[in-house]
Parts: sequence; structure tokens; C-alpha cells
Amino acid sequence: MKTLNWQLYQKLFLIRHAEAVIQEHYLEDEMKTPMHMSKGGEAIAVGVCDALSATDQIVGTYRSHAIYLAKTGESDRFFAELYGKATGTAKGKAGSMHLTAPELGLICTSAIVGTNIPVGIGAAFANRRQNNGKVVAIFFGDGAIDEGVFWESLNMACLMRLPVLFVCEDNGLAVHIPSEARHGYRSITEVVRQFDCEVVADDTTDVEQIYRLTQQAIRATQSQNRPVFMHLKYYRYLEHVGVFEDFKAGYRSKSAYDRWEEADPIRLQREKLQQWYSEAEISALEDSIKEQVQLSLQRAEEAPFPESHELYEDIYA
Ligand SMILES: Cc1ncc(C[n+]2csc(CCOP(=O)(O)OP(=O)(O)O)c2C)c(N)n1
Ligand SMILES: [Mg+2]
Repeated sequence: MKTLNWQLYQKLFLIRHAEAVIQEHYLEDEMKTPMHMSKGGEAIAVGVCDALSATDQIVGTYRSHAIYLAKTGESDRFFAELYGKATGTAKGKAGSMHLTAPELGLICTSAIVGTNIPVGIGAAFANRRQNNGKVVAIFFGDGAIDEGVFWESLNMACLMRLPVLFVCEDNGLAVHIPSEARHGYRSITEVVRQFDCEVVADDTTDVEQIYRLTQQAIRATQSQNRPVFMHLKYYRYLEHVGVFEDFKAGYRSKSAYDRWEEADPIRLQREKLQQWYSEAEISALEDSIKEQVQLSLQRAEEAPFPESHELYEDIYA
């Protein structure tokens, strides 16, 4: 318990702090990439990614800062990518919306809603053929459910009994449009329950609970030979794209934010740690992460841009 909570908090704090540093520097206009911030949803990324084994695989969306940092724990290549530098995850060509770490199983993230889902199904199919025991976690937002490719992929995964976790990060919004204005059914979990898969649903902000739910989901997909649909709710603290709060934009109220913020995932976990660790120990951990991020930022700023010939390398056409 104690060690697990410490490990999970380390990741949560890294993500929250790295994004705070992005917020601080974004307006300098040196990070030439749209930013879809993870703030508010960190517990889902950390809980799921930490429960996966080192060889399991992940596909994500353009809102994947949290997934990348949770999976890798590193911030040098992350910041370099945001700054468009040669030392970035994709040599500065991909930006915030296409963070990857294939060597650690983070196969792809994609800016086009829903397009990562069939990639995850393909990977799961390959894993099944190779009988290698790997599980694929497919992250997507509630907006991706509105795409036909979600339903086709779910259908194929259930039909082929693939070892997949469908991880729906439901913030109730697609840009500014609430779920109620988009869905012709009352409950996505009730609809998905009609498929041949296990369904897990929770609106917790407790990373430890998400970690345990994911462990159960992994056991279920492996023992039952069928996918698990995980429906996890969170509150998007910031605007759809960009680094600011937008409660005055008129499409949502500050009171909902206040309710979710009371159970903020980072604070919740920090309070748990206080049972076992002194304030000095927790602060020392936070300081070391702040130092890591500061160094990454500095290295990213100082790193070179890719050379012009790079423009034609690592591309398909
Ligand atoms: C196929 C496609 N249609 C529309 C868009 C424009 N778009 C970008 S993000 C987004 C909303 C997606 O919402 P959701 O899947 O819930 O993810 P969230 O941003 O809430 O994390 C839309 C419609 C797109 N990128 N791709
Ligand atoms: Mg959404």
C-alpha cells in the first residue's frame, strides 16, 4: 500500500507539475503546438498505466500528456517535443498531439478522433496471433463514441475475443458539446453491456481505486478471453485546447468544477501519503520532481531544431 501510493503520487505530481510549467511558459510562443491539457484526468492515466505490465501496449488521443508521462516517467524528450526540437519523442515533428514511446508500448496517439481505436485492435489481433499475453489499453474520450469506428472496433474486439481494455475517459464534453446533446441513448455502459464484454464503471478521482479496477480488468480480459470496457469519468479543468480555465465561456458552470476540485486527484493522494510520510519527505519528493522538470525545460530550450533534411525523413510519402 505505502509503496504503491508513493509510486502513484510521484506520477500524478510529475504530470500536474509538468503541465503547470507548460501553462507558465506557453504564452512565450516557443512551444508551437496546440495543447490539449490532461489537468483533472491524471488519475485515470496513472491508475491504468501503472497497472499494465511493462510489455503491455497503449494507444491514446491528442490529450495524452498524462498517458505519456505516466508510462515513461521521463520529461526530457517530452518537453523537447513540445518545443519542436531534434531531441523530442519524434524529433520535434509531432508535437503535443502525437506523443509516442513505442519502445515502452505507447504505440501511438492521434489527433483525429477515434483513429487510434482500430490501431489498438490491430495490435491486439497481432498479440492474439503471437499468443504473447500482451494486453492493449485503448484510451479515447466520450466524443470518440460518436464515431462509427468505435462501434466497429468494439464489435470486432468482442467477436474475436481480443485482450483489450477500452478505456473511455469521459469528461462529458466533446469540445463544448455535452454528452446529452450528442447521444441518442441514456447510458453508454448499458449499451456496451449488450456486447460480449465485461463493463467496469467508476467516477472516482482516487488513483489507487483506478489502479485496482484496472488490475481486475486485466485479469478479466485474460481469464475470460474477451475485452473489458472501462468507463471512467473525470472533470476537464481547462478549456478544450489551450492552457486556461474557461468558466466564463458560457457552456459550463464553475460549481461543477468546485465539486470535482474538492476531490482533486493529486490532493486526494497527497492526503493519503500523510498517513505514512512526513511533510518533509513528501516535499522532498515534490522538489526532486520540480528539479527534473526544470532541467527538462532548460534542455529543451537549449536543444537544436531538427536539420532541414529531416523534413523528408521518417515519412511515408
Ligand atoms: C474525426 C474528427 N472529427 C472532429 C475532430 C475535431 N475534434 C477535435 S477534439 C474533438 C472532441 C473530442 O471529444 P472527446 O473524444 O470526448 O475527447 P476530449 O477532448 O474530451 O478529451 C473534436 C470533435 C477531429 N479531431 N477528428
Ligand atoms: Mg470528452
